[in-house]
Amino acid sequence: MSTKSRILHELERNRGSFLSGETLAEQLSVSRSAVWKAVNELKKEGYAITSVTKKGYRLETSSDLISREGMLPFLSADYDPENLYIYKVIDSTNSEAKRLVAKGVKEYAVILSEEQTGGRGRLGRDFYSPVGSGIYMSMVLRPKISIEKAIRVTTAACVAVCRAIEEVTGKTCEIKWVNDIYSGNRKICGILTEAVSNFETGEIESIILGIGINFRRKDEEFPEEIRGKAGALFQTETGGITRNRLIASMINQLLRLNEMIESGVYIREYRERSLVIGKTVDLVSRSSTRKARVLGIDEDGGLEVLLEDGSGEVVRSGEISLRGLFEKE
Ligand code: BT5
Repeated sequence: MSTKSRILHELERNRGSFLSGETLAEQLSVSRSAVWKAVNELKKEGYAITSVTKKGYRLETSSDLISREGMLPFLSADYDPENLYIYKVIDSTNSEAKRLVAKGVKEYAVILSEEQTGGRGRLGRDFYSPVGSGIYMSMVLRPKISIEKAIRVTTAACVAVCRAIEEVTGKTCEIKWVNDIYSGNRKICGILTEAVSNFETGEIESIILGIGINFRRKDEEFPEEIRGKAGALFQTETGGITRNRLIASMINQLLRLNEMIESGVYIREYRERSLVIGKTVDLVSRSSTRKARVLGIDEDGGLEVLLEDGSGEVVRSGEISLRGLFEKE
């Protein structure tokens, strides 16, 4: 680990308190000028560090850059931080994950970026990914699961992300089928799962689980196309909660994804958190829009609906429109 990284680690562990240059130099067995130099580099990178003569250095609680060191205090001990790939800017963390998979990256590798220039949603849609205020993250998974059951990964991931958000922020989350997470009636997170299959065997080699969270942003700061629908976990102040902490908590939850799928607990929680069960929604496909009442969600995340003509169906793809979802029936 470099001196800079070790200093950041110490500052993160003592967030909001002063650490003297002398203590840091002694602890890390480096000179005080090496400490000073490293702190200056960190400041240049954007860390909010206050230096006060005779007191030392303090990482401000408002400082919120994504870093390995910032996650370490919250990451489960069995997660190897070498598996974290952190970028300032990237086209899409899912695309980068695929490139890394081709190079043989390990399972549970996590790719993070402060900004995405080509953040993707499903069906070729865009995911708005501005710098500094969101979490754009992809995890490489290799679940021993058939292609037909792969949807369970998305379903279970929705639950894992809700659990992490609730644990860290205390805010309640709900799931809009299939892969959107809502809090306070706004979409605060979208999930995009992509499979990388082996050409020869036809089996799934890896699953790339992409998670995009609006962490801190005022409602009115979203682009016009999604204003009124998109929201963030925090408008301005986060009460000292950092993105690093939430990311670490998501990783910890996602490490238990296989367990959640095997025990079936994921689907119970998914149903409990569903925004749509018992509601009348519009089923939107490329060719039609049909009104339906949602009766339930099956083990594979399929939407069990009752159509207007009285017939039943399990919907496995497509969209449901939120229109009317919050209206009293
Ligand atoms: C999703 O698609 O919501 C999945 C988004 C996944 C994003 C992550 S970020 C890390 C990883 N790397 C990527 O490139 N992607 C993943 P979908 O359900 O298709 O919703 C897309 C629609 O949501 C758009 O057409 C907009 O209407 C809306 N939208 C776009 N950006 C949004 C945002 N930041 N917050 C809320 N809604 C948004």
